[in-house]
Amino acid sequence: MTTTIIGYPRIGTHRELKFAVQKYFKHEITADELGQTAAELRHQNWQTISDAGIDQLVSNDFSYYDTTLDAATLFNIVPKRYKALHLSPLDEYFAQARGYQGEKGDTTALSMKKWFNTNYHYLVPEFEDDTDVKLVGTKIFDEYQEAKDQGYQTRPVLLGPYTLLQLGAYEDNKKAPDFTQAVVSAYEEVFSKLAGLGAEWIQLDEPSLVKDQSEADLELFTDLYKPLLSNKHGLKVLAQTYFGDVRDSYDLLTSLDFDGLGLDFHEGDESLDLIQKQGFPDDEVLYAGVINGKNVWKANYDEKLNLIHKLPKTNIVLSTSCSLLHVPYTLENEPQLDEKYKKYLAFAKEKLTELTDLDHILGGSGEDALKANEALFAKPRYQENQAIIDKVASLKESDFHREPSFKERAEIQKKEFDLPELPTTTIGSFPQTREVRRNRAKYKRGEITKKQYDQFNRDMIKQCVEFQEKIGLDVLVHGEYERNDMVEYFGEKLDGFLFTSNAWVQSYGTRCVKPPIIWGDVSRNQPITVAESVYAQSLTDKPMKGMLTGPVTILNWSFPREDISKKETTLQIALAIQAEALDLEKHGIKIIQIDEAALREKLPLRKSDWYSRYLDWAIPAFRLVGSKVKPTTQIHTHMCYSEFGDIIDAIDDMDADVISFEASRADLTLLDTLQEDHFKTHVGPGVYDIHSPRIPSESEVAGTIHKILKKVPLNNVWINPDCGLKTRGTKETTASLENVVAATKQVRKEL
Ligand code: MET
Repeated sequence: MTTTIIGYPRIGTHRELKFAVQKYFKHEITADELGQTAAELRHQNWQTISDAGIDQLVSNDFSYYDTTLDAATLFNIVPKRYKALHLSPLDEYFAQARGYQGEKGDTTALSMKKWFNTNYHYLVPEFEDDTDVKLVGTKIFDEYQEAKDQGYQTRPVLLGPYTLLQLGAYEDNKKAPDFTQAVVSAYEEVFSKLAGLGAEWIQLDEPSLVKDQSEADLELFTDLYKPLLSNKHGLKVLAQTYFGDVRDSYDLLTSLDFDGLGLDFHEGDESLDLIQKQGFPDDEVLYAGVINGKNVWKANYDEKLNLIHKLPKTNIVLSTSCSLLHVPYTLENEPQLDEKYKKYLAFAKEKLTELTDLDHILGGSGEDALKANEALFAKPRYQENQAIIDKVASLKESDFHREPSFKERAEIQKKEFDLPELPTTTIGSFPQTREVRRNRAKYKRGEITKKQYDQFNRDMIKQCVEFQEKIGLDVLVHGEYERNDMVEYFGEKLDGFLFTSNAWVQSYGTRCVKPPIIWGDVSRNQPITVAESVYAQSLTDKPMKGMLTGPVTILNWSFPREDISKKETTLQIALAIQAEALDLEKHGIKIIQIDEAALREKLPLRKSDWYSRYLDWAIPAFRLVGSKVKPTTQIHTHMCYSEFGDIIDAIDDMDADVISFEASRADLTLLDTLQEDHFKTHVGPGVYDIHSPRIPSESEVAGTIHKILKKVPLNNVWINPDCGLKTRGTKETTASLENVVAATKQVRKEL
């Protein structure tokens, strides 16, 4: 059999790309130097994958920021406001990714959204009526040629035309189908050029196919691929899907003239069924995504072999279920992690070996690998915590409901806090400056004592509180200096988690996260946040928000167990966070924010599964955390990239007192869904985009507040940035927050 992968991480085994790009942003290195680092990383990847024995390599899975943006740029889908800046191609690319503020102009970034059901984010291609879709870039050809020059024949990867159009935002009158013809010509030109360079295959990623498909969707797909596949220029075309199955389009896919079809056998519940019931074309290659590309657990070879034996006998390429972008590079970077854990884990590099192991076993030469794997799975992995299991089992309906009702609480809390109209606050974290990170690094390396470490953070908290008082924010935060990451921090203090040192996964652009691994049953055996919150509250008379990460987010931003359900694990975490919330309350903290940044992101891709497979347990799990606090205690929550217009009832059903969410980068469109009276929760739609370094002016923020007030009743509105400020610099944060408070005060006067 043949082996391949869909894509590989690109940020660098030690995040070299992140650091180089950041240096480029700060003008510390040139574009050429950045290009050098990028080329080295690509070279390393090809070498690693080839050395592991993978038969078919890919190219163009590399990106300086995001591959969707790469595809848009390749095809000239660049809004006018960026072209008007007259920047170099690289700078224009970065301007779209993160906004631009400088001598050539001032413009915001493209919208950024979660990539399907992952914590990766893509930049939304923006189509204007006069967008002239045509091939203008060379990246895909350059990288193909670069690999070839190094002796690697690769299969270039490109976002498929259908998903490109489906992910697009249409600013004017024209919609996706209006661009069909131009898109077809542009892709055809890519085929022709690649064929000319000697490429044999191209991989077109079409993950949009795993969502519910309407007739119109399938028509668009047909209109794109019928002409395109009739003119392949000798190139073989692989339609690659992932994150689910293609039950709505399987017939269509197999009837079109593709040369290969990539299916996900991990998340694609019906993939096997589709093949078994409807057959698979003899003249097509099945790219079988058998190794889970999203989680870090070692594969059970017997299960995988079982699956593979059920697939058609010929023409199979063994692959991963999705790009390995979503897992860390390698366990080799985790020398401190005990072998007793490591033997159960497989990161990207180790997954390459799993593919070749399976290939060898099928070819009759992998006896030892199979035996070792069988031995591993023959014994239970660890000891369960029976007390926690029992506690979850004995939860009653009433444990998931808070008394009294929202309305009564709102009255009680109004008196309790006596806040001005349009109360101002922030989402929690303040800039994690170099000093903050250095303090943590020093402590981790044992260069300073715990006492010194804590003292530094206390000094930071003090400064932070003073700053917030000075500029006149109403509800304060302590700044989260003690937290490296909002999930890792909690994981480290709870039982049941495993930690890594270098297991970074790209979240967006230069931002990486290091998700903890849920190893066992989760429980809380010590206070987590109480000391910092209590100290911060002691410095001010204004309310200090306690800051917790919610159970659904902790689960979604960790690598979950696969031996028990996500629901079970989430309820375990919810009980632990509930204990923390009660502890905060006991120590005088009156406002508690339970962040559910990642709640939306794991919504099943098919609508019919939303409630039954997710929200029906995720929302109650959130409620469980806050269900036992006093009526005077105000529960806030925060959510990211909140395209939650369509689950607005579920969001209201979280029964938080206040919800803040990211809205600015989605043009505040979400507000439309809050217009109707049926959304009771008070809301803080972010008034500026913190993912970009640009500073919103006072009048800009005031304008946004007015827009909000046109849609949401004054009494329900809070004013805040659209997310935590940890990734920002101090200067821009100070200026932005000053403008936010000043704008709010100005609007209050106008009321
Ligand atoms: N409280 C967290 C912070 O401010 C929430 C972040 S959501 C990604 O960083």
